[in-house]
Amino acid sequence: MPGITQKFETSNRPDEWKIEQGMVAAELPVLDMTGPETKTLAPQVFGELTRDDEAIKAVGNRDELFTRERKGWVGFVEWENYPEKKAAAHKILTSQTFPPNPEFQLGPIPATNPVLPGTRWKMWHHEVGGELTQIPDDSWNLVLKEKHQDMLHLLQFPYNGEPPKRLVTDKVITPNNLHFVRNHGGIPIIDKEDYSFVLDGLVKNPQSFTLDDLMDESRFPRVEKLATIQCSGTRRIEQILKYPGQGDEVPQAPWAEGAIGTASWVGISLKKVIKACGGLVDGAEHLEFYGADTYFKDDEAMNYLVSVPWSKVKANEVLLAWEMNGEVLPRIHGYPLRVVVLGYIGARSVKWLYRIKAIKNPTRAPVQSKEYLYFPQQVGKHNLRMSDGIQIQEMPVSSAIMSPWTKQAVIHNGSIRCKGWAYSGGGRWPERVELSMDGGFNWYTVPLDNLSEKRKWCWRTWEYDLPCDVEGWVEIVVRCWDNSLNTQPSEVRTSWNWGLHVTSSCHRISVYSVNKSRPLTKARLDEFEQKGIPFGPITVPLAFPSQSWEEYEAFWAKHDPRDARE
Ligand SMILES: Nc1nc2c(c(=O)[nH]1)N[C@H]1C(S)=C(S)[C@@H](COP(=O)(O)O)O[C@H]1N2
Ligand SMILES: [Mo]
Repeated sequence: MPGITQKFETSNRPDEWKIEQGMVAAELPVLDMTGPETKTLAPQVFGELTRDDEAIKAVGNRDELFTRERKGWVGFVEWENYPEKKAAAHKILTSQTFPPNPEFQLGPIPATNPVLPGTRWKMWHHEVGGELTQIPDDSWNLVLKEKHQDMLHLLQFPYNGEPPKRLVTDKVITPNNLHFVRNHGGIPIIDKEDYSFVLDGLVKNPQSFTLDDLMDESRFPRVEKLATIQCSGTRRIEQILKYPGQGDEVPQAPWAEGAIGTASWVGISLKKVIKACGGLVDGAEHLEFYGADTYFKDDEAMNYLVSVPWSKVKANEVLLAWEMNGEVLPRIHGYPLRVVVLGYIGARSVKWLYRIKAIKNPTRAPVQSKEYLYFPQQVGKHNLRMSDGIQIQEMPVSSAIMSPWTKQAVIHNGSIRCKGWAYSGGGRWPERVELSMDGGFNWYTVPLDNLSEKRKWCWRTWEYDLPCDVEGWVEIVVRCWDNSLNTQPSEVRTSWNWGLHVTSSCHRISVYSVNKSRPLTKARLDEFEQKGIPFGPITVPLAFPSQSWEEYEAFWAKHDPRDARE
């Protein structure tokens, strides 16, 4: 094949143009304009991984140090009562270096499934060893066993996955195998027979409870609640695509709109269990929940800990649940027992609960104090203080379009079939869902009959044939008004924050509209069909002209010429 073979000299990198266009922006040098001349500062380079074997060996036998805590609790290491264990794990983690996080926020997102492997997390578990060694494998096997084959795996370990759009709102109650999963560590495998949790701290009579104790209806009235759980990272991908951000969980969960699910939970109110312990003492104001999984943050190993205020518990809005949609709680969702905090972000609904402690102040554990914070927009990486962030509890009103998808071409008869969800935190509920096809200038109200039933603590799914006369690129937008008349910011820029949480702005998608109720369009589409030529993709040039030369000449015969006469 003849071609151009002549080589050329250049000092540019092959991807120079992409770098200059911000498409590989991690490679961009930082500009220092503080002096008279602008200087460029080279980005961090990650060198060879290092490892101090002597220091790691000196920590001791890992199988003994990090041994199984209790009979029947596979993969559980208790960290919180053992500062010496934490110190040993810290020593191991700081005596070596680990590969950097994969860069996908300032570069392309991998086209793989799982999207991200979680290499560092797997290594941390293997390096600490002992009871944690098997966990990454065991956890992935549980994903394969308990989740739907079509889940979108965002991170293999710790496992994070969401259902594909077509299944997110397919049912008003999310089937268990399609409910999103957000894990910060591995899945502990706990036998029901060996299970109990302890309620201690500032309570009158600290006690431990087995599942049989909790299920004894003569002691605790059983409750069943339909409730939506939403991760505060839901729809984070819109923020990432706008501006990259940070936050420890960002590299783990580039969520789309599926980190939300609705289930019927059976259990008891935590308030009754606290009563059974004689109530709170000494001005206890918060309840701290301990999950049996291991979380790593800043080279420290710990359990998954968060807290909620007593006022929330007192209102009977915090459940201890063992059943999900009429089935035993799946292992991946917290078996044998999880917390369900109605109307709060998912992060507070602790899975694999092993302890509840009554405390004076909100927990200082990193998940609460360093993560799940909503920072002001103008606070950046270099001067980020934990106290600058609002701790996220109730989610604001939000909504999302599940069909069609952005960049999709839609052939329709004058209206575009749309589907999605709407939700508001804190026990508020969607009252009105509106759609726009012109970027948010004019709005159509979704008829109430097209919304699923109104319930406190729950989302509403909706569908609507959105009128759309025009053709070409249109921007479909959804917004919701909740019962307090709260609504959503118009643009993602308005809700953008460094931790990429709470994407509450209106969900916007670009759709290429082809309106077949227009005679000309219908004739053209018929032609495509007769010729057996697929209509898409829209970027492919037309295979046959839309106007003959005869028609073109006829036009000019009838009209003024292109340039006006003197
Ligand atoms: N023990 C424990 N509980 C946890 C988590 C976790 O990593 N460990 N993740 C939390 C977060 S951030 C969310 S959004 C919800 C998700 O619940 P699901 O995985 O059952 O959907 O669980 C919460 N409870
Ligand atoms: Mo979450």
